[in-house]
Amino acid sequence: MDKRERYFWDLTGYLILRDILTVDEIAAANEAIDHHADQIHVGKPNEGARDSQTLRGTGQRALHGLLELAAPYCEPFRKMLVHPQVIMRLSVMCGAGFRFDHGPWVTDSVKGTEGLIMHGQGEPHRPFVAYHHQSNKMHCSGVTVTWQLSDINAGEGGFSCVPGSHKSRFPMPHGVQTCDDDMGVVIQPEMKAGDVIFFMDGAQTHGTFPWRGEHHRRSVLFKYADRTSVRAGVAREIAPPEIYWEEELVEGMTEAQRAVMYGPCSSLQTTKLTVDGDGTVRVENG
Ligand SMILES: O=C(O)CCC(=O)C(=O)O
Repeated sequence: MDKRERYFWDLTGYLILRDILTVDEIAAANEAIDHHADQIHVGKPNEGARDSQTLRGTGQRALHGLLELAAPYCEPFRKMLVHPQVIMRLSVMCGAGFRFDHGPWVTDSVKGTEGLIMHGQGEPHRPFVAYHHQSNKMHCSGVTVTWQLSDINAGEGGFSCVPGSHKSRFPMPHGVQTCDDDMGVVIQPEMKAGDVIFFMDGAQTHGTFPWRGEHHRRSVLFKYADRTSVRAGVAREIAPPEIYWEEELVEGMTEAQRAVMYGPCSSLQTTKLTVDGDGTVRVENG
């Protein structure tokens, strides 16, 4: 990652590398998706657009489990997982020892597919996806790396973001979240098949514009985290106390005792403890 890239990343919260995949690599990844087209999951309309008028459309389309596809179909995605161009930049963005957290899936939008409201804005503070600086170094806890398998031209939709929003200190206006009154701050970067975009997942405000292109949007998303941040994926499954620890160790524990025995996972809502006026410790959202 050179100084120019570092400047752009720190300033905007995203970075695009051009022309990274070869024509053959793009073809192999697209062929793998075509081969599993009957397994593409189609969501309910407007689950992602919520109350937005601008982002409305038909249900989102995604194929999950790309690393688990039977060989040779998993190979293009396993190569992307540790592609040298990605590794050398993530080492700077997230620090040494970063890890793959969840994904990858391919977004396979057709004309009319809905968007996704703008989300992630560094507010409220969530350390497992936050961006900060110390000792003249930057550190981002959560980075998404998205590979483009088809072109994304101006106005066609797809990934969109508010550049610089990872440094904003104020809540996002509702009109920006829905894009119904985006104040001109939301952009949709143009990309070509073979390009790759990094964005500060959670720190930067980002989302998806509805797909307007005649061809399919095909973008493959990999979610990385720094060495000690844990977000979702398998962490969610292994976090419950009886799985994370030995069953016997947690057997007979109170609800409050069990609440501190969860393994690390950012998306669990069951572990918040509170102390009442009389000193009773209890689970708030159990
Ligand atoms: O590439 C996109 O459509 C944006 C995806 C997104 O919002 C996310 O991964 O949180």
